[in-house]
Amino acid sequence: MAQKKPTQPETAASPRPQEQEAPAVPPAAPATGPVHVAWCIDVQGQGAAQFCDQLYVSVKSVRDTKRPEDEVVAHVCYAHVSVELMERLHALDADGFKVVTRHITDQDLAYWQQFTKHDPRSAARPWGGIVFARIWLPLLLPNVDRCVYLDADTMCRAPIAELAATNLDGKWLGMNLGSVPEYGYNSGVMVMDLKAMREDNTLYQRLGEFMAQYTRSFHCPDQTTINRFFADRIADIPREWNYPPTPGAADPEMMKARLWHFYNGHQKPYRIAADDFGRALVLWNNLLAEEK
Ligand SMILES: [Mn+2]
Repeated sequence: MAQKKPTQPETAASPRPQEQEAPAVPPAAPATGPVHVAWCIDVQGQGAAQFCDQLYVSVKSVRDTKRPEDEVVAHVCYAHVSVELMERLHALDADGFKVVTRHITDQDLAYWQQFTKHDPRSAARPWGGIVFARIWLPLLLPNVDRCVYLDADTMCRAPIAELAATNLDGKWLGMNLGSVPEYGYNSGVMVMDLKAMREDNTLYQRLGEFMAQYTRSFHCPDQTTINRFFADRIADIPREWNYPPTPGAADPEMMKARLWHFYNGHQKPYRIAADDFGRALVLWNNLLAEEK
């Protein structure tokens, strides 16, 4: 019996009835490399110690919730940090989890800083130029095609790979509408298509022009810039990936949420001695306390 060419498809005219057999091996999963997560920080001055703890817990929470099969690279892009914080972060390295630190120059910081000057009549609090670094991640991480950006005041409670795999439907940024809708999409948790952003080779020129014209008057400089400038490039991600925990409450939605972001008001997480400060803060402190 003559052999069929390997490329010839089976047809209904085949002498044997078609059998619907389950394939011996499941279809190959799409090629996946490491999952990249990025933070952008400048830790100096008042509140630095508390901020260090927040960053440490955020990075550690991503490590401790990762699936064994996932490889995660934690990129900490920093302007000024202590050697002690570096040591604490690098001590988090584990199987399939690597901390990479990347220095942000004073020159870049000074460029961003010029866009944070506010109208002196405004009560808006001053912001550091570092808040804009997240928008420049396509250039800060030139070899990374997609990443999840996280603020330091976050605590991951589910595998970050699942957030990283979000279908952005051709958009550049996956974000959740914050709890104060007039402030727009919250910029503390973003899935970013860095490759698509890099491929737009006039992006940063146009962005610089936009920021020079508008950003100094924004109350939330980076967030409002992102909401306005990238308005048609934002895809929705579910609230469960950027959930503001309610202090003191036994909120069932909060306990189901996959990533907490302490962005409501001034309720940032901090070291506590007692355990009556609400579930989210207690769990945050538990993670801080286990230095391993
Ligand atoms: Mn935040």
